[in-house]
Amino acid sequence: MSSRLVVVSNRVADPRKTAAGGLAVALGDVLNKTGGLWFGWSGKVIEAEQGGVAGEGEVHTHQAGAVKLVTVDLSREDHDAYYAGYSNGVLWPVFHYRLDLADFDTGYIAGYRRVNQLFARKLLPLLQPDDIIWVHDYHLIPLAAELRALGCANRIGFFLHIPLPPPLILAAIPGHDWLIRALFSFDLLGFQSKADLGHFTAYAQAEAHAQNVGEGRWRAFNRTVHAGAFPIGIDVDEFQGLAQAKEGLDMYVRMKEEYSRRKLLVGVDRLDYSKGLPQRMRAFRELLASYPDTRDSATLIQIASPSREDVSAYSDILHELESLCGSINGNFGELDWMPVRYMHRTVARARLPGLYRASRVALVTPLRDGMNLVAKEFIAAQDPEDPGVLVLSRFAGAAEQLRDALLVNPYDTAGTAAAIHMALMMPLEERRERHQGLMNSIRRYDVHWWCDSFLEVLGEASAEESGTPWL
Ligand code: GDG
Repeated sequence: MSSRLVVVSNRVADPRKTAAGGLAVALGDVLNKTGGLWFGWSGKVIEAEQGGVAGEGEVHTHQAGAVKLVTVDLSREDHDAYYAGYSNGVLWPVFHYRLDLADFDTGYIAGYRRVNQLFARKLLPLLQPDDIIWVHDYHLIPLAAELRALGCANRIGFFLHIPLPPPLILAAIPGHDWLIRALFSFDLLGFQSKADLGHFTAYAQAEAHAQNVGEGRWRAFNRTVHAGAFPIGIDVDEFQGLAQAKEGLDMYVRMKEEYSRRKLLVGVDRLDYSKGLPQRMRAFRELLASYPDTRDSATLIQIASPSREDVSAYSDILHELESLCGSINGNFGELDWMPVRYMHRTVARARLPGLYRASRVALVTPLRDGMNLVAKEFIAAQDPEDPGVLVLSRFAGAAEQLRDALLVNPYDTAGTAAAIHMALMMPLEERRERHQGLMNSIRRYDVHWWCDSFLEVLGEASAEESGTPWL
């Protein structure tokens, strides 16, 4: 690919810093190849008394190797409406099927649009005619439409990292037609799963009267957009490298020593209501109650890293989780054994592979998840001779690919407890077989496959009709 790549996402990460994780590494790799630009919010919020004005923001430029990082500050008013308000108070819950948690009754949408316009205005002068633009996630759905309105004719792709719900759930969003119409300003739409892609095409036909013009292309509003499923993966080698590095190995040895008599279960999630943490705790409580052999022999380490604490639904889930963990330990704990070790903190990335490797079972049981990378990291970190077992929600995008996991319905407490018990008791031979199947899948569809295949299709997508303003 000879064109320069321009990545746009809400947050920008320095691709040279490994702590940023697989996605930043993969995007950094691609950006480094051709020299590229990464554009997004600086993470800085300017209060009104410091001169923060809605719809405006200072631009910062920083060279990171071959990659130019360009970031924009946001005023308090813009941040609260665009980020906390619309992106995380409306789109995140609705796209995760939680209409009950969405706060529609506000002017957030104006702020959301204002920030997308600000991004378009600041990005446009930096663009060269043959740049390929790759926009990420729900914060930036109207960005292509705003760029087109300013005359941008570049090829623009969009990847949605979170699920896309069925049309009747989407239709609950006031202004959903505007939002989905904006998607037609892109040249390529990428979704995590076939199910999400199906929801887009169902919406496009039912609500936008789009026509299927073949080869994954849909025509509506005088534009043709290509849509496909591009399940995201991890950088398997990078993660296995971390597992073999000093911090990863130290963590593994310490955990193995500490839990030599007991089987370890692990959960690693941002503290988010989509991750099904209370349901997971209830299933674990059911396990201890219904399978007495697990008492005193199984310990669950749950890391729930702090996330979006300024959004109120997140403090509710925190309290629910703390009270469940407390009651499980209170009811089942012994003087020398606590069933749950719960941490509301972020663990250093270098330690995660060691923790995964020392665990017999991973509990990845979201109520909805675009993909879920923890499931793939757990698989990558295992010892193939003595691997752990993945218990995976059928409602994670990853379940479409990871058929050798034990798939569960996280709303079914007894069923999930039975699957966890099965995972704890699984014979070595079956663990190896399942792990082999899972490894094949995460290796084949790794993060490089994801990047390359998306950019290949975007490179081929017809840009003939670009330039039409859509809002
Ligand atoms: C969105 C979609 C999709 C977690 N706790 C700690 C920590 N993590 C790391 C994990 C993993 C990442 O964060 C979480 O990725 P997920 O995929 O599980 O979930 P989201 O953050 O919700 O991501 C999701 C993803 O985008 C990519 O498209 O898969 O469906 O919701 O890498 O390891 N990392 C460290 N400490 C922690 O405490 N260092």
